[in-house]
Amino acid sequence: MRDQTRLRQPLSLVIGLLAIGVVAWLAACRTGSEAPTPSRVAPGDTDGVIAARGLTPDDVYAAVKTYMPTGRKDDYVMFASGGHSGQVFVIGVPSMRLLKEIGVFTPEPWQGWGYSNETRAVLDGGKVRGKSINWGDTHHPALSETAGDYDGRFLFINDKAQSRVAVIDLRDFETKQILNNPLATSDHGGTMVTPDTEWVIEGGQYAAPLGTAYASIEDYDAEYRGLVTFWKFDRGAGRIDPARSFAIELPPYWQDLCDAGKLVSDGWVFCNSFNTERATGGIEDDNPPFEAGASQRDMDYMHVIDLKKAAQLVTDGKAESIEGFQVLSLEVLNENGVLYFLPEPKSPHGVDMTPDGRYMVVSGKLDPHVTVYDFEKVKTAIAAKTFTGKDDYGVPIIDFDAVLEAQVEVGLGPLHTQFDNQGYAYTSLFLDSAVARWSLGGASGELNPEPDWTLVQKTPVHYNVGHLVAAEGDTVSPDGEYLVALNKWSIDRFLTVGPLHPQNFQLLDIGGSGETMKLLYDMPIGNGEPHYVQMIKADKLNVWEVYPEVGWDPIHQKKSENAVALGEEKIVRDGNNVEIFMTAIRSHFNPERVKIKKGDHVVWHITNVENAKDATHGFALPAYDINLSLEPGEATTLEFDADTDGVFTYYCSEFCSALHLEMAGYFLVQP
Ligand code: RUQ
Ligand code: CUA
Repeated sequence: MRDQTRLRQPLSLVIGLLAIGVVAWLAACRTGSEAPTPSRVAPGDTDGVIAARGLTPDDVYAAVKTYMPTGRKDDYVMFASGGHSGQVFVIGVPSMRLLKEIGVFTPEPWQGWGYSNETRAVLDGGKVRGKSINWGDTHHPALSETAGDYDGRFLFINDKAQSRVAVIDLRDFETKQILNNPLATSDHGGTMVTPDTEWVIEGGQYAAPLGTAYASIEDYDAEYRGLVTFWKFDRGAGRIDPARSFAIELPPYWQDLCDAGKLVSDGWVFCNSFNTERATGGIEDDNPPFEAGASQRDMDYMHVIDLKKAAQLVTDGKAESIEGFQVLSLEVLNENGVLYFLPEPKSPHGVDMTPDGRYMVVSGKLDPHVTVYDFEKVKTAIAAKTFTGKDDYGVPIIDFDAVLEAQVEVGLGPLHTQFDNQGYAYTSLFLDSAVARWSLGGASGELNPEPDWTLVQKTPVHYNVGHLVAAEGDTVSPDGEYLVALNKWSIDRFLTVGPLHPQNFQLLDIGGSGETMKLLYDMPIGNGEPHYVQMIKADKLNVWEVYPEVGWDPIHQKKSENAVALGEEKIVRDGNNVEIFMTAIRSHFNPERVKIKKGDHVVWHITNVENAKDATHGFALPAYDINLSLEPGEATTLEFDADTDGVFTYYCSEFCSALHLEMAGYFLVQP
C-alpha cells in the first residue's frame, strides 16, 4: 500500500503541473495584446519599465532625483528622534536609506548598548530617583552649532517621558551621557541649543511640584510649577555639566517648544506654553476634560526669556537649590526683568526663529494663521514697559499689538516652521495634511521676489503631518533643496503590517524659487514615532571609521586602562573574584575556555585588537543576558555574578570571517 501511494504522488504532480501550464498559456493568449507585465520587459529597456509600471513623468523625476547608484553617498544626513523607541535614527537624503539606529535611552543588544560596564554607566546616569528606566520617548534632536550653524560635532536629544537629556558624540555616533532632570517628571521643548551650544535648552511640559515632591492637585495654583532648564554644555569635555546648569521656575502653565534667539536675538530664548487656563483635568469629578479645559482662552503666553541675564544671576549666587539643582525663582525672575509673556493664539505649538534671528514665528494649533513677532519691537516694548498688565504670578505681559509683525493665513492645524535659502518659510498643517510655503517679509524678506508675508503654495502630504524639516532649515544659513514631512501613520501607503502602522517620512523637492514643491519619496518608519528631525550637509560630519587606537574606550574617548594587548590574555583569580583579560581577533577569542565556580564574581575585559574597517566582533553569552559589539579597536568590560552553573558557549555574534562560526569558547561554571 505504502509503495503504491508513493508511486501515485509523482503522477498526480505531473498532471497538476500540466494543468497549471495550460491555464497559464490560455491566460497569456488572452492578455497578449495588452501592455507587457514588468517581468517581460527586457533588462535595460527603461521606456518599457516606465510603460509597464504606468509611471508618470513626475514619478520618473522623483525616481531619478532620489536613486543612489551603488557606492554613491547621500548629500545630507537626517538625525530623527525615534519617539518611544527611545533611540535616534540616522537617514541619508535624498535616498531615504536608514543608515543606523543609535542606542540612547533603550538598551540595544546588537550594538552592545547597555550590556557592558561602560554603556551601563551611561544609561544609569538617567536613573530616575534611583531606579533604572530602560526606555525613553525621544522628541527633539538638536545638532550642535557654532555661530548659529551646524558644526557636526554633537547631537542632543530629550526623553519626554522622564525629563532626561542625552549627549551623542558624532565622531562615533554613540551616546556619551544621559542626565535626569531632578526637578521635573516630564519635558517636551527640548532639546534646542543656543547658537554656540553653550546651553542645551530643555523646555517643560506638564506642571508638577518642583523636585517631583507630592502635592495635592487641589493646590495646583500654589504648589505646581512650570519649568525651563538650561543645561551647561562643556564642549571640550563633550559633556553637560549639571553643576553649572540651572532652571527657571515658571507659573504652572504647560511649557512647550522653545527656540533660541540668534544673531540680533542672541542671548534670548522663546518658549511656548499652553494650558494657561491651568486646567487640572478630572472628568470623573465633572470637571471639563483637559482637551476642553486647556483650550478655553484665545491667547496663551510665549515666554520671552533673557538667558544672558538669567545666567548672570546664577553666577551672582541668586539661585536656590532644589534637589541639588540650581533654580531661579519666579520672584528673582520678576525682580530682575528676566521673564516676559507675549500673548500668542491659540494653543500654540511650534515657535521658530527666522534665519536672521529677527522674527519669531508661532503656530497656534487652533488658529489658521502663523503669527510673526518682531524681536526688535519686543525689545523696544520691554524697554518702554509697553505692558498690558501682569499674569497671576507677577510676570509682565507685553502688548500683543505693539510687537506683532504679521499674521499669515496658512491653513488648519499649523504646527512647525522651517526655512530655506530663498526667503521662504514652510509650515506643517496637521489638520489640512499639507505643507504651506509662504514668503518672508519685513527685514527677512530681502531674498524674496514675492510680496511680504504671503502664502505662496500648499502641497498635500500623506498625512497628519507633525514636524517638518528643511535642509539645515533652522540655522542661520538654511540650504533649501529638500524638505521632509514627518507624517503620523501611513494609512494606505505601504503593505499592511498589522494594526500598528508605520509612520511616513515624505521627501519633497523644494529647490527652485517659487516653483511647485514635488513629492519625491515615501519612507516608512517601522519603529517608534519620530517627532522631529534635523538635516545636516553630510560633508560637515567628521566620523571615525575605526577607533583611533587599539584598546579604545568609546565612552571616555581615550585608550582604556583595561585594554588587553595580544599576548597578555590571562585569567586571574583572587578569592571569589575572577578577572578575565581577553582579546578578540579574526577568528578567535583568547582564552577559549573560561572555568569558574558558581558564585564567583566575574569581571571580563575584552579588547578587539583589530583595526580594519570590517573587523567588528560580537560577544554573546547565553543565560547571562549579554551581547556586546566590539568595534575595531574597542576595549570593553562587563561584570556579573556567576549565579547560574552549567556549560555556556560564548560566540562572536557578527559574521566577521569565513571561520566566524568557529569564533567561540566555553564558559564552564562548576556547581
Ligand atoms: S512635537 S508634532 Cu514632540 Cu515637537 Cu510637534
Ligand atoms: Cu568575530 Cu564573528
